[in-house]
Amino acid sequence: MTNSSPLNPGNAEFLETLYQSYLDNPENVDPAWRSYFAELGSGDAPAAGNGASVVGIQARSALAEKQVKVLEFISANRYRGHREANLDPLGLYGRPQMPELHLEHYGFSDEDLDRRFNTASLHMESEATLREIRDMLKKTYCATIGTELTHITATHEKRWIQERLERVHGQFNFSVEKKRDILRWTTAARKLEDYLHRRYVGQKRFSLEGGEALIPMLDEVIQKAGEHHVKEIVIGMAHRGRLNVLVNILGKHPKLLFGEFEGKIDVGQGSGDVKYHLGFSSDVQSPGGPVHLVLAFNPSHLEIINPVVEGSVRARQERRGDHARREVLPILVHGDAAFAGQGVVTETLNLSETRGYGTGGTVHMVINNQIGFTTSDPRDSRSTLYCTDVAKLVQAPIFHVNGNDAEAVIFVSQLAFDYRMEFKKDVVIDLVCFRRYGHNESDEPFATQPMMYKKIKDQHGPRRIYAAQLVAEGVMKAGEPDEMAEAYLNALEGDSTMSRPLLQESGVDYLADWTPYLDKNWRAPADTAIPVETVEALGLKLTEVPAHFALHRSVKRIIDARREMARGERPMDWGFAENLAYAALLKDGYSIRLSGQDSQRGTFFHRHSVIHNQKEAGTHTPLQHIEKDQPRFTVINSLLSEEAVLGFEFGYSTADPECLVIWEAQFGDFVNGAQVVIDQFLSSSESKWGRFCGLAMMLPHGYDGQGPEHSSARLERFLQLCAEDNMQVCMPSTPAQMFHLLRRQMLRPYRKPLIIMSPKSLLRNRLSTSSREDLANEGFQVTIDEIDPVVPKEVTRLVLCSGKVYYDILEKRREHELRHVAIARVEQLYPFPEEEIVALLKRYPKANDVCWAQEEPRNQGSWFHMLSRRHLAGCVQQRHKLVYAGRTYSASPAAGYLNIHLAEQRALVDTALGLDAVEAARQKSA
Ligand SMILES: Cc1ncc(C[n+]2csc(CCOP(=O)(O)OP(=O)(O)O)c2C)c(N)n1
Repeated sequence: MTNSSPLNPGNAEFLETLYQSYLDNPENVDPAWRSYFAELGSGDAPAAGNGASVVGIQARSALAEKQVKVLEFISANRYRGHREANLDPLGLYGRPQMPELHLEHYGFSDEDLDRRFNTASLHMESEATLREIRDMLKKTYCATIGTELTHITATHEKRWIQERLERVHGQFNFSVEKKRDILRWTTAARKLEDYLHRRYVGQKRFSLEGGEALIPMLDEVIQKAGEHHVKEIVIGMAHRGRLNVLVNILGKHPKLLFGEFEGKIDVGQGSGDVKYHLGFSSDVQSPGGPVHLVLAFNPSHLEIINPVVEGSVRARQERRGDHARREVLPILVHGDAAFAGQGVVTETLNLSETRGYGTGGTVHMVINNQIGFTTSDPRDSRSTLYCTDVAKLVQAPIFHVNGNDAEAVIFVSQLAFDYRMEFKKDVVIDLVCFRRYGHNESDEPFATQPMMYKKIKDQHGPRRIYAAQLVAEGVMKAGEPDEMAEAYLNALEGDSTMSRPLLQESGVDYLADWTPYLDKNWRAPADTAIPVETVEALGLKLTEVPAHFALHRSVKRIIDARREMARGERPMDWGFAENLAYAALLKDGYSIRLSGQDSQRGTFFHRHSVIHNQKEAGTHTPLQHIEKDQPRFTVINSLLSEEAVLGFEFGYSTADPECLVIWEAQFGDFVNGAQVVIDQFLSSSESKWGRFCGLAMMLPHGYDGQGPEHSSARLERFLQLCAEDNMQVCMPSTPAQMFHLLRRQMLRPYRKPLIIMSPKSLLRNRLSTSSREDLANEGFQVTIDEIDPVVPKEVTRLVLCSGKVYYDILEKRREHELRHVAIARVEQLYPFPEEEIVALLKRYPKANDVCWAQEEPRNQGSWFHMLSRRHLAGCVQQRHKLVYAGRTYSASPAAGYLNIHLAEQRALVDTALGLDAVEAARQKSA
C-alpha cells in the first residue's frame, strides 16, 4: 500500500465517512467505490477494471481489507446496536440476534482480538485493539441505551451524537452529589405513588410506577434548561404519572392533591375536570435562575395536547422576541400506544420545522410501559418496530433507554436536551419500562396479561435497583436510601413543597397578563369605527408596492380597485375590508396571526395579503408596512392539516390575549377534521379549566351548488356546542360587518372564541358591498333590519335569515315587488341577540308570519337552535306563527347535482317569501 492510497490507515476517517455514506445509500458514492464496497460486502475479490485505478485499490492489502471490515463492524454497531441493546426491564420479547453486530460475521477470529486497528473515526484512542473497539461499541450501543440514527441524513448531527455517546461509552461518571440527587428524585417518584396507593385504596390515579424514571428525567431537563437560560417550559402530558409530575416537578401542594382525592375541591366557576387533567404553573429555581413551568390542562383525548403546547410555546417565544427559540422549551410526554396510534402525533411532528409553526425543537419523552389499556402485543398496537418510529418522519434522533437504569436515563436526558439546543430540532427519548398496576388502580391486569404481569410482580423498579447500586458503590451507607425515603414521606405528610424550591414571586418576564380581558359581557362596548380619513390613509398604505415590483395582472387589478375603494370611488369589497380591519388593529397595537391552507392569497383569490413579484423571486406583505415599530403581522400558508393546526392556533391564542389569532378553513366543510379541538378545547376549556381564548375561525360557508363537501361548515354543530356564553357564532353579510366583527374581537375586554361563517360567492356579490362611511359610523350590528323602504305597518311577513341566502331572498322580493314582506338579518347567532330580535318583531306589528329562512337542510343549519326557547322561539309572541323555509331533512349536507341544488334554492326562496303558497292557491283555483 502506498501512502497516497485511500486505504492508508491515515485516511480511515475519510474511508469510514465514505463507507457510511455508501451504507446509507450506495448511490451516494462514486461508482468505483460502490463496486469496491459491494465486493467487500460479498467477500468476493474485486473484479479487474472496476475503476481501481481511480482510487488506488490495487494497493489493497489484507490489513487494509480488515480495516474496512472493522469500519463495517463499527458502523453496524453504531446504527443497529439498539436491536441487541438491553432495553426492556421485563425482557418480554427477547433480544434478537443480529449477526452483523458480531465480529465473527466479518471473518474475525479470537486471534484478531489483540490486533491493533486505526480508530480515527471512533471517539477513542487513535489506535486500539479489536477487543477494545468491540467492548467500547457494546457498552455504547448495545447496553441500556439504544440509539437510532440511521434515518438522519445530516452527517454532522450523527457525528455530534456519536461523539457524545462514544466519549462516555456507558461510563457516566456522575459525581457523588449527582448520584444522590438522581436517587432523591427517583425516590420522590416512587414514594408518592406508594403513599397514594396506601392512603387512597383503589382510587384512580394512573400510577407512574414502573416508569418512575420519568421524574428524574424531567427534573434533569428542566434544571439543564435553567442552566442554559431557558425561561419558560411548557409541558404537555396525558394521565399517566400526571399527579406525580404536579407534586414532584411543579410543586403543587400535597394537601391540594389529597383534597382532590377526598373530593374537597374548590369548584370556583364552571363545571371543572377530573384531577388527572388539571394544569398548573409555577416558578422553580434552577442554577441559571428562575424557570416558569407550565403543565397544560389536558383532555382525555390522547395526544391532542401536542399541537396546543406547541402553539403556546410559539406565542411565548414571539412575545419575548426569542428568535433563536432558546428561551421557551416544549416538552411532550407520551404513552407508547398513543404515540404510535394517534394521527395528531404525526401532524404535530410535521409542524415542527415549518416556518409558521416551528418552536426550535421539542423534547419528546415516551413512557413506554409496553401496554395501552389491555393491548400489549406489538402485532396489534402498531405496524412499526418501535412505538417511536413515527418520529423518524422528521429525522429526530431516538434514544431508547431501559427505565430501570437511572443513570442511563439521566445521561440520555442530558444528551437529548443538548441536541435540541444545538440543532433546534425534535428529539425523542423512549423510556422503556412497565406498568405496575392495571390501566388504572382498580383495573385487574392479570386477566389479560398474565405472562407480562408475572414478570412485573418480580420487578422492584428503578429506585430499589439504584439505591442498591449506590450502596454497593459506597456512595451511600446501608440504610441511607431508606432514610431518604422516610424524609420524603414525612415532608409529604407535612405538606411541604416536594419539587425544587418554588419562587413565590415570578422572576420571569413577558408572561401574558389576562386581567384586562376577563369581562364576561359580550355586549361590552367596543369602538370599532375608524374615521373616513383613516380608512383612506390605511387603505392607500395597503396598495403601496415597492418600486420595480412586477404585479400579476389580476392582482394589479385588485390593488388598483383597492386604491379606488380607499378613496371612496368604488364600493368596498370583502377583501379590502378584511385587510383594512387588520391594518387598523395593527395601528391600535394588536398583533395578528392568520393561518390556514392558502391564507396568504385566500382560497377565493380575494385576500392577497402577500403579493408575489412576477419578475424575480420576492414577496411583499403590505400589512407588515403599516407604520414603524408596528406589532407583528403574520399570515401563514399552513400545511394541509386541520387538527394539529387548529390545536396549535388554540394554544397560541391562550398564551397571547393581545394577538388576534385566526384560523381559516379552506372550505368550512373541512373543519370537522379538527373536531376534537373544537369539542375538547374551544367550546369547553373555560368551563372545565377556566382557560380563556380569543381565537377566531373563518369557515367559508354557503350553498353555491358546489356539492356535499364544499357547502357547509356544519353551523348546527357549533350551535349545539353553545351554552353559558362559551363562544360566539356569527355570519356577517357585508364587508363592513366583517370589519367591525374582527375589530370587536380585540377591542372588547372580552376573550371568547369567535366562529365566523365566512363568505364565498358573497365575496363577489355586487349587492354585498360597503362604503367608507359604514366603517366610520356604527359598529358590528348583531341584527340588520330591512334596508328597503317597506312600510312596517304593511308588513305581514317577517323573514329572518343569515348570510348569503339573504341576498337571494332580497333579489326575488325586489323582483316581485312584494311590499308585505320585510327581510332582516341575524348576524350573530350566538350569544343570541334576544333584545334586538324582540325589538325587530315589535317594529312589524302586523307581521304575524315569522319565517326562519336558511339554505341548510332542516336537520342542519340554525333551525333547531331557533326553535329553542332561549332563542327565536322564546322571542315570538302568541300572535306569531313561526315558519320554516329551507331544504328538507337530509343525510348529506348538500346536493351534488347542480340542477337539484338550483331547484332547492329556488323553492326555499319562494317558501321564505310565501310565493309557494301563492302558487299553490293559483294552481288550486285554476
Ligand atoms: C383519543 C383517545 N382514544 C382512546 C382513549 C382511551 N384510553 C385512555 S388511556 C388508553 C391507553 C393509552 O395507552 P398508552 O398511550 O400506552 O399510555 P399508558 O396508559 O399505557 O400510559 C386508552 C386507549 C383516549 N383517552 N383517547
